[in-house]
Amino acid sequence: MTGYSDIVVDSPKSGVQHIRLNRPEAHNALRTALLGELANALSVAEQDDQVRVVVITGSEKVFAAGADIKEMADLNPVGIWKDKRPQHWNSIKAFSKPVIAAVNGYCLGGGMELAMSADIIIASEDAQFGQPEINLGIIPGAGGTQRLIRSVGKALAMKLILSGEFIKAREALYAGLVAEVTQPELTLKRATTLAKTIASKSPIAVRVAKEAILAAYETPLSQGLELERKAFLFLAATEDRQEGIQAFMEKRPPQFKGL
Ligand code: CO8
Repeated sequence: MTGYSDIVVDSPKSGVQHIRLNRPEAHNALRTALLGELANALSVAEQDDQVRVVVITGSEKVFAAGADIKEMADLNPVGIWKDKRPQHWNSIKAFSKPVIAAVNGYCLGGGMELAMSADIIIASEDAQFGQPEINLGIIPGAGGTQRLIRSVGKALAMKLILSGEFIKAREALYAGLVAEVTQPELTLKRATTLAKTIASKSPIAVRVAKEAILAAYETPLSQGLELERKAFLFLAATEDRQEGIQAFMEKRPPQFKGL
């Protein structure tokens, strides 16, 4: 698809849309324009029934090296006040379909926050994760202090955010930040296969499952269990549920229609 300069958006295939971050000259630094394009591409994907899952990826060497430091350096207090980035981050977060981040190489600062705002991270063995904002005299500003602790716990979150040190993919896997580690050349392929698997499920059940899982960030257990119960009841009214159970009985693959 055309019209973007900082990202490349493919046409959806088998329910999967790829969005590639494309600023090789700046290690895919997330300038405001890039975030705006990403938010826009996701809002288009939100309305497109052909898109069931989105895979966000970078280059072979870098997922994204964080916010654009050069752009940040030029911001005066009024510029910071008018900053559109929080708005773009909110739009990215609001996307209701599953997002998989396929990460090769550096995944730093805002890049790591983008990966964490995805639902699943598939990482290459050579991926490196870090929140180096502390080296610039700042802190993560797009959810890093909140999301990282929920993924990896206090000790590692503190270590990464206070020291700026990086961790490799295997450590990120053991810490629970990453779902799978692959050989570098297989990362995007594996993310795409996983995306296709998810895309083949009932889109309603997938959306409700994502919503219910994310609610666990916000709610106490009793409220979360109540929410799950209601979501479960809601799904009982869908044709996809009937189809799923019928297909099992008839020993055939289900044909989910999102109804
Ligand atoms: N911003 C802008 N340009 C960058 C960035 C960046 N984050 N990272 C790399 N580049 C540029 C370099 O300046 C260089 O450009 P040039 O050739 O014109 O000098 C080019 O990309 C290649 O970079 P290097 O030569 O440094 O490449 P290396 O392979 O030697 O090093 C590193 C790779 C380790 C990734 C290194 O580039 C680096 O440390 N980058 C900065 C990482 C960083 O500090 N990230 C955190 C940024 S702050 C942040 O993300 C806060 C988010 C807050 C969001 C708030 C929303 C409201």
